[in-house]
Amino acid sequence: MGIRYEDFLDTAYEPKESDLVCSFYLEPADGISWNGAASRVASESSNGTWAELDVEGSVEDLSATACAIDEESGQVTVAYPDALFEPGSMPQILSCIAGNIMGMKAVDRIRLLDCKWPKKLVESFPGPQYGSAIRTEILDAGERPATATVPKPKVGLNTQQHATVGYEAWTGGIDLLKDDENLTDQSFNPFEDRLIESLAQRDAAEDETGEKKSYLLNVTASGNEMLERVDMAAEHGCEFVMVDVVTTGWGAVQQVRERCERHGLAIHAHRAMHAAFDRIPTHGVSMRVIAQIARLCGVDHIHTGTAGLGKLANEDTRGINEWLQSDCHGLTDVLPVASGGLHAGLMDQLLTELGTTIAVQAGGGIHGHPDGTHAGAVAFRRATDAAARGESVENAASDCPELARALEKWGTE
Ligand code: CAP
Ligand code: MG
Repeated sequence: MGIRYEDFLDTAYEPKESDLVCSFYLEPADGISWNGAASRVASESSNGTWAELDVEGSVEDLSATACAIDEESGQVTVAYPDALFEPGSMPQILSCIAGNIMGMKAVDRIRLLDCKWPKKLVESFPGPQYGSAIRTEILDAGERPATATVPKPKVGLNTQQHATVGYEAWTGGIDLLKDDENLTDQSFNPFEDRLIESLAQRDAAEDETGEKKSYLLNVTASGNEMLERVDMAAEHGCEFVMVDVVTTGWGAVQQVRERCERHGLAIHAHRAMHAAFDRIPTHGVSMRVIAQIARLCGVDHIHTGTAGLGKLANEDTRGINEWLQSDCHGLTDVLPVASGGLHAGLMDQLLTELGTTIAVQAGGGIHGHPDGTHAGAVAFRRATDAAARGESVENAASDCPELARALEKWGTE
């Protein structure tokens, strides 16, 4: 039996319930037809190659099928039989559906836009332990957005300065202190010292405010070191770990998820480097798919953008958040995190766009307040609470001088 590119194309094929169905955006290269491009993508991402092969037996059972082509929108649907995939292995799945095809000469551009995950594959992953329930199971946030802050400058504060910034922010009303993505275990602020000092300040802030507080501790590291940091977080009584999920890789995220289960720790996913995959809208892997992968692997929070507000380019934040909170064969949901250039003056617009089942995070928008971190935290929390109730931030500022100062400085845009 031979396998050729044409064997991977069948526009009459109806995907089965058990198939993993992927939508791609394609731009065929010069001289390549739509059929040629679509069948090459299905071939290279499943079990074909450039040469026609003669093989014994039914290898076609593992072949993907390019089953729909819409030349106008550039969208091509490919259905993959579930037997192609190793259950529970995100690296293996991605080596198929987002692997060699990203660099094929037959396409000038190719982007994995969306996936429809079949039940069996979904059930081979753990999914999140808590998801949006962290707002009540770990924090006291109830139905409002959880609030978080990252000390700035992002690296360079010593351990004492870092922990003091935490105390100021927690007592000003913030729920979660967060490490920055590039703060791990540097000499100016060593990991274990930071953990111990920050949790001591957290305990003091909890006593002072009567509110539950926690710390998103960045455990990102290579190899076993990351798991040891997870264990350390648990030993010292931290409820969360933070992982730079893209730079660390999905196999490592899966290991962390396993270790976190042992301790009941929640996972905050920072997505630094995602834009290398998703920024060019016609190429790479969409943030929507990155978020899906993260949910399957079991993170409880993930950054998904700020609906066009703030300092960073965004994909469709609302659509991604809706997916993270929709049913996916019984998988626990994920609490999306809005972050990047946020400040108190943006809270009502942000919540109007994204609703209240989110976490809101501000670094510069708290520590850059003219009266310092504590005042910045008061302003940010007050604005968030007001926006969650549908009250405008300007109105809320009338009885909150810290918020009035923040609006004076940053306005509402
Ligand atoms: C925010 C932040 C976050 C980005 C990540 C930063 O600080 O700490 O890493 O928000 O972006 O370093 O930029 P600011 P995203 O609040 O001072 O902007 O959430 O889009 O992944
Ligand atoms: Mg950061």
